[in-house]
Amino acid sequence: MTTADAAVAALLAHGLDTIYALPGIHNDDFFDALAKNAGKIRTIHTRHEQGAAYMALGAALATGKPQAYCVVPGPGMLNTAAALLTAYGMNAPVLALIGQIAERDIAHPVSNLHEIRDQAGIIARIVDYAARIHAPNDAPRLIAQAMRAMFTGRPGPAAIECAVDVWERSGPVRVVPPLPVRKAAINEDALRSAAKCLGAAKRPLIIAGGGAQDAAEEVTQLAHLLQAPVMSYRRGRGVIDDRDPLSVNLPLGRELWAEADVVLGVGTLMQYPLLHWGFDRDLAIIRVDADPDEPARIARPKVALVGRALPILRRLLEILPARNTRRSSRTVEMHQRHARMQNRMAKLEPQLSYLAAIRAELPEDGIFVDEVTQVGFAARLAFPVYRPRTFLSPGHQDPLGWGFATALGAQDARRDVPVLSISGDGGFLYTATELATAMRHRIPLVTVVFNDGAFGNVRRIQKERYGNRLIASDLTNPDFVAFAESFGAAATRVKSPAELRAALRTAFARRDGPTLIEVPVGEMPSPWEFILMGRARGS
Ligand SMILES: Cc1ncc(C[n+]2csc(CCOP(=O)(O)OP(=O)(O)O)c2C)c(N)n1
Ligand SMILES: [Mg+2]
Repeated sequence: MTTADAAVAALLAHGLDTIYALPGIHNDDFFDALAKNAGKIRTIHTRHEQGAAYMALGAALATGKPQAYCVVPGPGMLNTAAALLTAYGMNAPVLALIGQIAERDIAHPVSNLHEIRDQAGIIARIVDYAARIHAPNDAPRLIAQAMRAMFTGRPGPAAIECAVDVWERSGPVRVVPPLPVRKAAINEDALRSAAKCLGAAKRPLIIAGGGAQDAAEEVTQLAHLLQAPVMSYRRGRGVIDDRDPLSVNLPLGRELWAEADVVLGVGTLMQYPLLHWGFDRDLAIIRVDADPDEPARIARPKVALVGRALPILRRLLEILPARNTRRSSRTVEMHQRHARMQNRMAKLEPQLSYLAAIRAELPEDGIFVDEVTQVGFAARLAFPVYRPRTFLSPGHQDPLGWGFATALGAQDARRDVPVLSISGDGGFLYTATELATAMRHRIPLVTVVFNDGAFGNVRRIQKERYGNRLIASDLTNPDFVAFAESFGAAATRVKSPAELRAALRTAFARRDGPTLIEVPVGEMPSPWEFILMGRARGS
């Protein structure tokens, strides 16, 4: 077998049916192996490597399954760096297959095509698992190890390099089946301490992060048992159904954090609470995290449970009822808190009305892909999410321009549900040329571009904090409708939430290609008082 054939066989052995990719001479043998296996693995080629990597990320986030992309070395690899970094920040199982110059030249640069100094070293700064294939028989072994690494401890991306002359090399190859992921044993002592502490808690609060997405039912059951509100902000949205009165947003979470005696963080960095809201001795913190180093990073918790949320919460649900005090329903109290918060946030218009229009048309299992834009900031606080993995938000990297291509990947991997991408005029143009990819591969993504003619967020800060000295924040845009139509996409312009609703209905009914909806908007009120809120307890 050639290395290239062995690598494709290894991807297939791990259940991959798609690869997002952009070809080039360094990987021609690998692409030929993909061509020979076209019936088993789809190759979705993009117009920029950034698009390929973000698509793999979107597919991984929407499915929870590993996804892969393949690009040429040097500029190709660097073009994917923002997406790979984002995948790392989001703990997403994305495998990067990256070409290399001829093996003998790697250590002795001679200005080869796409040469870059220490590519392996650069990649190793971005991901936790990186390796290079040196011979055909390495391919199945290294790909299997990478796949295991992507789900071991804190999940995340992995990268494998292969030199141009190694792809074509032939040799005996031993097939490696998927390697079992080591499961952390549950620390039963810690579990009992957690159950005792939670069972006795008077004002418990749960915080759900991205690591809780696969334990939605368990988090919800725990919340009901404890009558504990569940705060989720971005990566944890959808873990608890927002129609449940116990589901709370970030500002309500802060209010409850200030009052809490016990907080259970599930698969979350607890970044806002620990870094901004403060903590003290009266607050017992319990953490459930797949990464053993995470729980004590900012504040040492009273109890740390290391491992996947699902088995840990299932065990907790077994032993908690015997230790739980009698609790009365908090439904009435929570409704009052929600009503007060809704009143406070009502000034976020037109953001909230546009979000309501989207929610009214996006089916319950439809996927909403967030962006670094005004309507996105409001969505993180106020867009009702009903199911896990249906609200994709990029976590702490918050890379402008991730949304459209990530949403394309989500829609490509989940053809069975509608996917909706929102962008500002700034963010959309980062990867807007992937409209060609959407046309080519008939991806029925619906994209709403809120066009304020500006990097609005930056512009508002310049107005408010820098005496209206505007710089580099006003934008000259194309006619977005004509632009999308020039690719062959369906496109329309709407001027109100009601018009958006009607346009969305038409767009979701169209399943054979992409739709763009432009919404011209003006300046929007700042959401920051509901996000950057400052200290709530402690000194
Ligand atoms: C990769 C990257 N570059 C720059 C930024 C800084 N940034 C945050 S918001 C923003 C402007 C966004 O403009 P637009 O997409 O039009 O959204 P709007 O705020 O106008 O709604 C910028 C430049 C970022 N978050 N990520
Ligand atoms: Mg804008």
